[in-house]
Amino acid sequence: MRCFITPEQALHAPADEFFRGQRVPCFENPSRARFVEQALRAAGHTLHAPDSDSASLLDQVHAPRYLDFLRTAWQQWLALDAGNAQLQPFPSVWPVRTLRSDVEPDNFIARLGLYSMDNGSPMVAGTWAAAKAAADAAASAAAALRAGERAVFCATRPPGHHAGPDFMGGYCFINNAAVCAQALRVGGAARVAVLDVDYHHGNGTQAIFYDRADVLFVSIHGDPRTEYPFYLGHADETGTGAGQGCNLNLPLAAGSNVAAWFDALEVACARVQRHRPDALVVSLGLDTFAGDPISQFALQRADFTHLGQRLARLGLPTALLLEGGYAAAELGDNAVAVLAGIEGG
Ligand code: OKP
Ligand code: ZN
Repeated sequence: MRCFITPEQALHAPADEFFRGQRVPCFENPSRARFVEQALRAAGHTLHAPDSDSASLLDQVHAPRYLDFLRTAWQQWLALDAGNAQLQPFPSVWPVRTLRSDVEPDNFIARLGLYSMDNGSPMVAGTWAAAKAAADAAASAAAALRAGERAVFCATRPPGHHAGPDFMGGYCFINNAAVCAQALRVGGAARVAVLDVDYHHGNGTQAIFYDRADVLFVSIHGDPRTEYPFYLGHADETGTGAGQGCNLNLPLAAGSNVAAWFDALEVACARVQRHRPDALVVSLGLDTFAGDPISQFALQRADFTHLGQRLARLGLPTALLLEGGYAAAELGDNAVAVLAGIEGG
């Protein structure tokens, strides 16, 4: 299968994040991409650098002022104090209900809060370059499908599905799945479906397409009553305006078994088919793995092959984009298992 990788991913290597009140090494780190690249090579997949520029697509899925902030955030942080070069900025104040988000504050940390949903998305000097390269891969995946490829995989990081119209969050900065779906639309697909199988609800992707009928969003995830991102991903979120009925959330209790997960996948696939899409974008989080350190589903290696086989049966041009998956040493083999399922039919 045609796969995209980006050397720039290594430039996004924050040291630590907050977890249970402590600073711990980042779960979302460059080793993830290295393990995936190794496994793809070993399995004989072809690896390519992105060959499309996502620049013209970015402001079709994100707000210009958010993109301006992301692009220049590190210079802004350094401008405060040269010593900041060795420090990770974290937001500490957020414009929750009753506070204003229309006035951009002059204070950098306040702006960081304005454009973040959590304190869990540490940035470093290379974050923009890495995120932009992953978005370029998403645009390249769409171009490859348009050129006749049946399935493509972006083995990229940082992930994207928590990044909303104007905010970062959950290790995500640019919504790669949204870039890919929008690129497919611009490239002539009348309808696109996004199927998000990451353990965590893809709140950013849902938000970006919530009022649109052309892009269906379907997600299987840990119930937000107990699981991140907590404030979105419930079953009663069905879309709004023209997009009414074009959003389907299938939350499952943390700890749900594999049979329950595949039952939800059947419901998801039926909804995708009813949308009659010209192409499918899969937000391929592999943190549904039994061995994942921060998630509570129980899929095994063979289940990822079954997932690939089920996706292949949809018979759609398919772009798969890596999202989560934090059992890094197993991530590559799990990704290859999905691709084997797709290629095996
Ligand atoms: C990203 B993806 C917060 C620690 C928890 C949230 C998990 C993000 C998952 N300080 N981070 O959907 O795999
Ligand atoms: Zn996840």
